[in-house]
Amino acid sequence: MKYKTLTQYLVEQQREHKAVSADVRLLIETVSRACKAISHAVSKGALGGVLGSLGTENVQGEVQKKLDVLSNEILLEANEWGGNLAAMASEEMQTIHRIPTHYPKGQNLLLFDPLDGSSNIDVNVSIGTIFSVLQAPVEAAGREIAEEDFLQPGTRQVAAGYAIYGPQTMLVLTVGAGVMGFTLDREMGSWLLTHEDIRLPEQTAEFAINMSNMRHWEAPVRRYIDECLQGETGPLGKNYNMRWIASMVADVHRILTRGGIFMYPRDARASGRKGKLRLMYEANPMSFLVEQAGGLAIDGANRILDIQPDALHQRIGVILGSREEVERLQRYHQEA
Ligand code: AHM
Ligand code: MG
Repeated sequence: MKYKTLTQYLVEQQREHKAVSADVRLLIETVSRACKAISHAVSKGALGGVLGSLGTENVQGEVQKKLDVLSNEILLEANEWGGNLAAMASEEMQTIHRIPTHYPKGQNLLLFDPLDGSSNIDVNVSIGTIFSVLQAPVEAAGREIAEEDFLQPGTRQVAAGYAIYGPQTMLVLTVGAGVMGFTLDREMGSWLLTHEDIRLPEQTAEFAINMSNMRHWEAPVRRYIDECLQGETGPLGKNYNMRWIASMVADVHRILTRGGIFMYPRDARASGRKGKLRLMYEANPMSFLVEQAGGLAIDGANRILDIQPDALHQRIGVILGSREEVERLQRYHQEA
């Protein structure tokens, strides 16, 4: 079987379908190259001295793992000099990273969670990198990029994707023309299009949520999970299965592969009712992918991609996956 490479796919999208500009194509190639380097570091584990914590905290007060910081550096270094970017932002950096003055600048903004699923690093469970691409606003032309320039709704993303470092390393990508999955051929060092036009089944009988937070949930989420647990004699009329990997990348990857619903809802904990996951580099790129695959993504009552961000590291409730199940949860939120 001869597979198309990532480069071939992107060149086709640029030339034939005009789905991607030359600029964004090169940017995606650079991000995917950085992901190969991260994959390599991840796969070395203890032998590469990359496991464990650094003893530092990020802007959100989370302990940084060595791989969080290393992955962030790999992405920054790979993307700085390419000339396609105006600035970058990351889960691991307090504010935006402007392109150093000695490099040419472009019009794109890149956001990333360099290593998602940090709690799974040391236990050899799948983790990943999530990224989102926006364009710098026109009014920013000729002046220095500011943090506010990043605060655009997810509908403005021109590309988004993730790399998953699991039994295989894969890159799952959208440029707004469906969702494509590329598997890393480690011997050749190339990304090959093994999963073309990924579609999400509309129905599912599998949910993903951290059940230990049940006492903090809002009523609509409690109602839905309660109905799932009642099985085929309950109002949903089927027996549900549950999965929770605690790496969003891996949970979303499973859902894109065989359907399901993922929830990290807002809850009533002291950290605020805004949820755990971050809007700009976790929820938005994943929502773009899920919608491009035929699914839906909401924060409760609203579509995530329509939300106007008010801060770079803003947190948000996330409910995404198979359309009919997410619509049901949206209804429960609207009724509440
Ligand atoms: P991280 O970006 O610091 O790794 O945190 C995000 C992760 C998600 O990948 C995952 O869905 C969630 O946190 C798991 O949280 P919990 O440990 O509360 O179940
Ligand atoms: Mg994360």
